[in-house]
Amino acid sequence: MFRKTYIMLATMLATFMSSVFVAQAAEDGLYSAKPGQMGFMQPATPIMEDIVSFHDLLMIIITAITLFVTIILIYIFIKFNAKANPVASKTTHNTLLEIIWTTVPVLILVLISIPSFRLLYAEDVIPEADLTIKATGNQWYWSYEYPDDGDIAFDANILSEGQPGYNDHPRLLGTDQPIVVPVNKVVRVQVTANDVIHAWAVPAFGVKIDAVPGVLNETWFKATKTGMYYGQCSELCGINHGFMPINVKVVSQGEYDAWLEEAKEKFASNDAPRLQQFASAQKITE
Ligand SMILES: [Cu+2]
Repeated sequence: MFRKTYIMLATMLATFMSSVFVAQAAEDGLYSAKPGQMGFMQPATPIMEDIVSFHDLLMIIITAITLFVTIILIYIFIKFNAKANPVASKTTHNTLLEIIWTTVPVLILVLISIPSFRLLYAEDVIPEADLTIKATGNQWYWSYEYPDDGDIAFDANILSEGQPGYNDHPRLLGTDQPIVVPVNKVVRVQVTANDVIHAWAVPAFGVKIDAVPGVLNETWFKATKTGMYYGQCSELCGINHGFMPINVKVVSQGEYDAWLEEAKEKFASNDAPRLQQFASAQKITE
């Protein structure tokens, strides 16, 4: 009986571990988590750097509080158990102690609230933008528009196995068309949806915002390192929720300008993206 349970547990553990290692190996290096990594992936914007340091500060505070409470509890268990302390004290109030255990937590919360509100404000208030991109969530792909730069519009569909470029991305994270942005520029992202609620999220940028039909939400990022960044729809939106990844390619201004020229021809606003949209929606429902 025990042996059976033991074998079952060992098998479960082995399966879990191997799946973790395989997933990590596939994602190694491409601005996603590395094998054995603790904590967040590499931040690529000042906002994400602030999020990481805020997290680290909270981690120190949480650890200190947990250790403090644990030590006090152990001390009480040993010193004041019925054997060690048969006659209990009748003390019911201690004004000084009560003032301390009220004010100290308040001070800790104030200490936390300062960087917290500063970060919330920085995320919410969009600096003057160099570039605007509109992202529209669809079941189950993203549509993008560059309204300021020649009315470019295109869809980004997930790459499935066998398609060209599939092996250049971590599993389930590649799209047939990344959005391209210049490095060190403020990019405003306007986010909405066509059908149900989706969410546009790129962890390395510290960006996650709901895409709600009929609502135009806004967020921003300023990527400070070039490279390909990955994100996913982060709101349960239907059967293919896990198959609408986000690719953001951060390039130099020169490369961006060159891409823009090419894209203006390739994705000029006409009926093409819409036809493509229907075609891809049909493919999924078939
Ligand atoms: Cu979605």
